[in-house]
Amino acid sequence: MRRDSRRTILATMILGLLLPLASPAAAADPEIDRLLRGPVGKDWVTNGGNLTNQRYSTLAHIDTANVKQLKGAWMTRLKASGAAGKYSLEASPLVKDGIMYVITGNDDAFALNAKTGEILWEYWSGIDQKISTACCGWVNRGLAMGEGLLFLGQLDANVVALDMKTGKVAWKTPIEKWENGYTITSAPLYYDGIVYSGIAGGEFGVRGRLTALNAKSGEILWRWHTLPAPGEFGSETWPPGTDHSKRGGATIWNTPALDPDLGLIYFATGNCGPDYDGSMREGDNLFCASMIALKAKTGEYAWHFQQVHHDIWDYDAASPVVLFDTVINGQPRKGIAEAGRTGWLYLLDRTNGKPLIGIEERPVPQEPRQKTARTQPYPIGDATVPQCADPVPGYEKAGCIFEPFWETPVVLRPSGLGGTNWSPVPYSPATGYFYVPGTVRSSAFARTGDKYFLGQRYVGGTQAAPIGTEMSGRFTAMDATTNKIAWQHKTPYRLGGGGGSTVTAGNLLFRGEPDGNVLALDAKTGEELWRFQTGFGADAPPVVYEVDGEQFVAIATGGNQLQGSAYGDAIWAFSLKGQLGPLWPPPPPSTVAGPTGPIATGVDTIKMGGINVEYSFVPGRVRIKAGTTLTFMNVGDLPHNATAWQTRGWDTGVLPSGGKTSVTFDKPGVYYYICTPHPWMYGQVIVE
Ligand SMILES: [Cu+2]
Repeated sequence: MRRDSRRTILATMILGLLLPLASPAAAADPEIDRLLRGPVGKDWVTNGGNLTNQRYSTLAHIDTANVKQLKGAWMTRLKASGAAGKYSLEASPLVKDGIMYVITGNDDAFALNAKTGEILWEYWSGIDQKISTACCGWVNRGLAMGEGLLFLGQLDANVVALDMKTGKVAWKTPIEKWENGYTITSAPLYYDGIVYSGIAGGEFGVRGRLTALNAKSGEILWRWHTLPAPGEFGSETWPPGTDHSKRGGATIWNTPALDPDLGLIYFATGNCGPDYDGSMREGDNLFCASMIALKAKTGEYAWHFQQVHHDIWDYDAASPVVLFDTVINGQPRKGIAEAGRTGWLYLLDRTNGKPLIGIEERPVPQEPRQKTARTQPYPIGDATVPQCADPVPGYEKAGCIFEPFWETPVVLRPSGLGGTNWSPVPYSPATGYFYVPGTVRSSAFARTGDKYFLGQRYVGGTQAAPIGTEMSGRFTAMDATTNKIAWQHKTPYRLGGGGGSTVTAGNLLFRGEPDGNVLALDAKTGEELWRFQTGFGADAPPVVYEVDGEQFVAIATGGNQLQGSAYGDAIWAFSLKGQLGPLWPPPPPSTVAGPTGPIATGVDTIKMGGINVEYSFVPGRVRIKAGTTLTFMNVGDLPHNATAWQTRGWDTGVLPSGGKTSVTFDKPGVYYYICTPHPWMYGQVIVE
């Protein structure tokens, strides 16, 4: 109801700047535009396959009958770019006319012969290694192409265009400064002469936005802020007379989709900031955790749907939106879907943002100090992950989704890591299913409060998985016409933080696993038909392409720090003519929260970010005598601390790279600790 009235008011309002008049009548790159609009065939020219983000390939040479013969055609190492603990490798390689383009977590790009894997050119970004505002690992989720250029967003908040023939920089446009908390991790989208780029930084008190650039020159055409300025539509959902909405997050973690017939561009936004503290930002806080449609040419607002009102759980909408056409109750419908961190798949009508199947506003538990929203949207249908946490010893309270918290930790599922996080979700028009990867993990949420300083972490609390609790995953096929589970696999490792999958007209679904395996499933039934060990964390979405009549499936295997998969720098391509066999398995991610590894003795120093694994304490577990002093030394690239878990008895303070401090342990006992900025880092001290 309230959305309706807002929309009428809005019909006359224009947000963002208008394009200068007279966009060119002729398309700047008719061939790429045609490939972007059509079904995906031999080339894979944008991150999501085409403008829909469906990741559905019409290639069907490889099918359920012959997939067992699939072997490695080639494997290429990307010269150790991004092969270290602080990086994730999540990009979809792009392919055009037999050449593959891929980008690593260090924003270095490579062109490869897509048939042989031979490296043709290299672009080394040279980005500042001191960047300290990448929230969740150094990562680049992919490229876009058009007009003979490749487009990428960098962690230093520049959008860059490279000459596709040489890898030389054609232009470089700063969107913001990383020192102010802004980074770019999403793949841009190119269409009809415009490059669209989102920006990240929701953990650093930033103001999210979509920026449209002239593809030829890099000139900024317009920007649309995801957080309204005072007086703008949506500003009434923030406290009047304050500037909380200027640093309220709502960043864009992933590639937009675009409907050329409707002339609309679509994307989803991240959490509200500060993440876990809603006490000073009473109201629904638009446009956090929302799906948004704008006019693609001008950036004018069209509609929005907010998945989580007044988010205090870090429930981003981080997975790319997907456009699809379907028939519901005999009516053809134009749909849009997004798999949220909440564990739900949100299905809307993309012409107007209204639910396709039904989403109910239901009353939820309240915490007045957090200014919680009275109701939250509950999609009709199934969730893909459990939405209630089991009780955990030592915690007063365990709850379900939307359970509020204050300063006493409350254990919840889904945790802020998902449900579905950054992983893309493909859609097969043949099966009518969405394929949703999800994380099953409990978090103990607590509000602590943070002061805002430009460029500093601004999250207002913490969420960490209680020591010893399960961490696993679900891979679910969801029926797009009912929003119900068609089939579901329980998986040993968390999914949805990287990875993702791709589906083909050969009725095959390809996906990677954090333990290094790449799988092929029957897309209709879910039956596993093929599995291949790549030797590195296979935590990126595969792509499908054809060269000289031969079909290939390719995947970047370089691990993902948040998923705990093994790092590397490899691109694998598979084909029916392939000759390469599997590699030795890398160490698998842990399936239980908490410190892992053997208990070390005779230790006086704990390294933070040690042995090239950024988010780790090394050794993770030590046994010492009462009265021993341990030195915590940050040998990583990012700031870290060590703070007593639950008891909050001691804290090293946040140490910059190279910093160190000492803590003396006098009383016998078993002590756990975490890093506050990275609460998935655990350590244990056993004092005897
Ligand atoms: Cu840390």
